[in-house]
Amino acid sequence: MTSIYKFYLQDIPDTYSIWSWIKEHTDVVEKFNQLTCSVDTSKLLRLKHSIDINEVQEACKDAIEKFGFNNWQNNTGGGNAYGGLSLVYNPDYVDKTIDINAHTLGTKQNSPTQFFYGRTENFKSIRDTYFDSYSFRFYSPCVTESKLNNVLKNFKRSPIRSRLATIQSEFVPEPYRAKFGWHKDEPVFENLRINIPIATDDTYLFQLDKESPVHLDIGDMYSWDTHLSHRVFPTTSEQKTRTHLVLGFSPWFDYNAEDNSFTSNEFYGKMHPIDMLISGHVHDKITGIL
Ligand SMILES: O=C(O)CCC(=O)C(=O)O
Ligand SMILES: [Fe+2]
Repeated sequence: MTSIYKFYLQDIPDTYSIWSWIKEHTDVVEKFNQLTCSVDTSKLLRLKHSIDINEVQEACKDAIEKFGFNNWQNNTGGGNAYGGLSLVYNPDYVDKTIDINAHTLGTKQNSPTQFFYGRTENFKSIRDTYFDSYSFRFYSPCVTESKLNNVLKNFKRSPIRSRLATIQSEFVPEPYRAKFGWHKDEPVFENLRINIPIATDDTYLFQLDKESPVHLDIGDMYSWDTHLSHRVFPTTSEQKTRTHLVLGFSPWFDYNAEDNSFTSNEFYGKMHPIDMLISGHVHDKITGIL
């Protein structure tokens, strides 16, 4: 029988991120490595779903109208090429100058090239910083006080690092485009991502390691192994924006706000997060791949 793990956030030492503590005190990595997935996780996955994308687009429009656009933060003062709204926040976030709707939009401590997974060398402790993905555990006002709440309340897993991300190609100069945007994020057993195009243009392409670039279309929803290198980039510098929902969920640990804890759930070590996603365990209306 798989043991149940429960972690109260108050018990986690400040020198650990929530996830690094969980990793050290469970067999999560071993369990994940033993699992296989029913689909090829080295490819971009187009999800079979029956979610009303018009309603999702309306909800995003409502959130943007009410809460605006925040620039991505970095140590050069940020930039307007990338930004949007942070859909989640951490009440204990270290940088109190950052708007609650911008918590997961970069960090002033890192340079523009230091946003790969685990680029934590500028931090003494990563608890409650940009890199503490599980600390961003509450939906932000841009969700709870907009129509996005109706959309996101139907997801069954606990939200972590998530955003409504906008790229503005006019601010990506030609010399940067060829290499623009390559990065890695968390493995899927840590953060399971779902990507929903809201507004786009043919100039924008998505590329996954070892694959050719493709355009992500409105109406579709996507997922992929975010621990493989990937990027979104514009092929031209024009006044064209691209806005996508970039949702992140904790697949194997559920957050409980009442006692401020994460507890392993029934899928822990038993079902690959991508299989959870395509079997309706993240959202009833996401049921497979196309
Ligand atoms: O679609 C986007 O804007 C970001 C995609 C991405 O890098 C991710 O979901 O990890
Ligand atoms: Fe990414």
